Amino acid sequence: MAGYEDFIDLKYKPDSHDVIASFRVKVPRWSSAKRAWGAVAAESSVGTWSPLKAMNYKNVKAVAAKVFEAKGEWIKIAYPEEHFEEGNMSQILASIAGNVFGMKAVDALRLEDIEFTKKIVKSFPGPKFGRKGIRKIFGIYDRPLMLSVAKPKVGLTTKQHVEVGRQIWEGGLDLLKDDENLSNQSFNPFEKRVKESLKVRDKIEKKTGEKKSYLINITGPTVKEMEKRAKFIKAQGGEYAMIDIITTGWASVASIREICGDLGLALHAHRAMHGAMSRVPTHGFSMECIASCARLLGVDQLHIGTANIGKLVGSAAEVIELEDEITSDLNKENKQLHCLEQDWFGIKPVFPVSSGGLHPLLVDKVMDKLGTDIMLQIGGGIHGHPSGSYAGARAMREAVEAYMAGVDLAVAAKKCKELKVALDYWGRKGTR
Ligand code: CAP
Ligand code: MG
Repeated sequence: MAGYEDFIDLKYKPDSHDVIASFRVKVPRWSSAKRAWGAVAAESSVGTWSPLKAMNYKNVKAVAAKVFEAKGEWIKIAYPEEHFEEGNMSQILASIAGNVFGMKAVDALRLEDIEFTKKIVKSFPGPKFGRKGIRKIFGIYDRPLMLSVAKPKVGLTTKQHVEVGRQIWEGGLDLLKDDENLSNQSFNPFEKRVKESLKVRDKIEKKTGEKKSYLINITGPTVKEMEKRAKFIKAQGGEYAMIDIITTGWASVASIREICGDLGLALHAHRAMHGAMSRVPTHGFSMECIASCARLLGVDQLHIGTANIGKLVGSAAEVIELEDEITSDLNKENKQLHCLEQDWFGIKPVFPVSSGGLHPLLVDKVMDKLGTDIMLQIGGGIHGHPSGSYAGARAMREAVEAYMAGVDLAVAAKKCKELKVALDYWGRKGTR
């Protein structure tokens, strides 16, 4: 193989043993499209900048990637599955999504989607509980599960945090959630928070007769420490661990999935920092890729956005595609978004979590777009309610129940003072 352009074969027809990647390539003015495309395939598989004699070895060629389709800025690359170590997400991404983003051979590069082969899919555990298993924990099958993250996100004392939990559980929500950056700070230490919160949870369960739970953030300095925290949750009677999947890293997620699986803890995946990779449409690593990697690694719940209704970016089309990616058995190709087909070969569906800048008067819009087999998370839109967290929770519960009963929110607000106050206070416009 002489140079980058030898990593192109537009006549090649991939088979079921090829992992496929969909890239958007910005070709430098000084270069050529073919050189840029070939560079992406070379650097993400076996090649480098200089031609090497060893590139002609049969065994090297057997695991080399090739560009097989090019349409405008978009290319598709086939990777023989033998190139990858089964079950090793870190190695898979070090190839497909590694050096290539920093190469001078492209001006910008966006990895939009990856289609994994059956052998690669089956080498990962997938969720232990998945959406079905989570619904079974709560015995709730006919409405979205509702959660609220304590706000301010960091700074509350344990006592103040637990009081927030009491109010939102009593107000009718199913789950309390730690925020992405709440872990084991001096003013709200992990073990004390877990113990005190679960004690109150038990009381409110008895009082309401409803199952309540708590997404406890175990994101920690090492996997060893996260394991210790997960074991503590189990010992205290918790059902969940939460982990920041991007800031902890793929191998941590894999380890925590194994640990939580053994403990019987469900795993909630927060995606904080994903925007650093996924936001710019011409460069980076898409949320579609993050979602499929997270599903393979086996998170039970994953944030996917609000379909452009809340405060964070993510168009309706992208979020609906994400929802399909993590819940379908066979995710169809989405040509508009350059997302590939993915057969999940039995990997369980993940519970989609819609969150970010929502309040009770927006949940109907989210459910119109994403349906009701989702989780709805509201922080500021509950704790910012003029009458406080309990009232915010009541308003959210009423808003969801009204939607499920086909009752307009304005009509429901006539019978629920907390919803009325929320309607007067926030109105119906989206947030940002
Ligand atoms: C939402 C949130 C979540 C975001 C994460 C926050 O709070 O707690 O972390 O939803 O974004 O810190 O912003 P609010 P995404 O309800 O007060 O907005 O769900 O898109 O991953
Ligand atoms: Mg948060």
